[in-house]
Amino acid sequence: MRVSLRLMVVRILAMALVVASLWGAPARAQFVDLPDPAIVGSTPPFDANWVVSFVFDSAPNTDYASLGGGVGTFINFDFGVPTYVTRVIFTDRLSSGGANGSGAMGAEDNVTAFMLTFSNDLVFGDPDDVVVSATSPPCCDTVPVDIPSGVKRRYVRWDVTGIAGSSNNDGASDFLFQTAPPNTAPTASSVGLIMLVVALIAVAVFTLRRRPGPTG
Ligand SMILES: [Ca+2]
Ligand SMILES: [Ca+2]
Repeated sequence: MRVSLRLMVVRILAMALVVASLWGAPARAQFVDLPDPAIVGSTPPFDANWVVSFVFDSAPNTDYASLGGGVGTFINFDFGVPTYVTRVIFTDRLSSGGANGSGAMGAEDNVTAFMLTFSNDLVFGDPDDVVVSATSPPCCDTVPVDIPSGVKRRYVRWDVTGIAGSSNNDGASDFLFQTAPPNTAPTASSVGLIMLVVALIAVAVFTLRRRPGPTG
């Protein structure tokens, strides 16, 4: 009786797992890289070796460094049309303390906090804006900033709100904007597939155990 009860419980559990896996947890957001927006404003660069276009050059370790911008260093991005954004990936400066591209990873000029303002216009701080704040460790990190519900605006402003180090030539090595189309149909997630396999194994094991063993 105890065995059959246990078998029943396991079967119910296995069926529940199968149903859960087939129904599928909502698909993990499929992030798609957006084309880099235009840069339509920024704090002036330290010099011609550290210009703001380095945030989109797809080369490792190349930085945009501001000329002493410190807290308040900013970049204004323009997608040209309202664009649905669900993630912004920021990489802090990687070549502080060395030549641009060196990857010197110095302790100066590091961003510890920033703010992203999504706007319909180049007026930031007015009612149409959506503001997302983020923090990052002092040196050389890459910070993904998720906007779970997404935000659709034409412009994005990046503002530095916290810094580390005594130098103020803060900036960034890289930005990547991503989107997850809101109408993507859910599919069985990888977690769901793993649950399905576990459930099938459980069913198989307990079906075999249920068979009468050899007599004699
Ligand atoms: Ca770069
Ligand atoms: Ca605005």
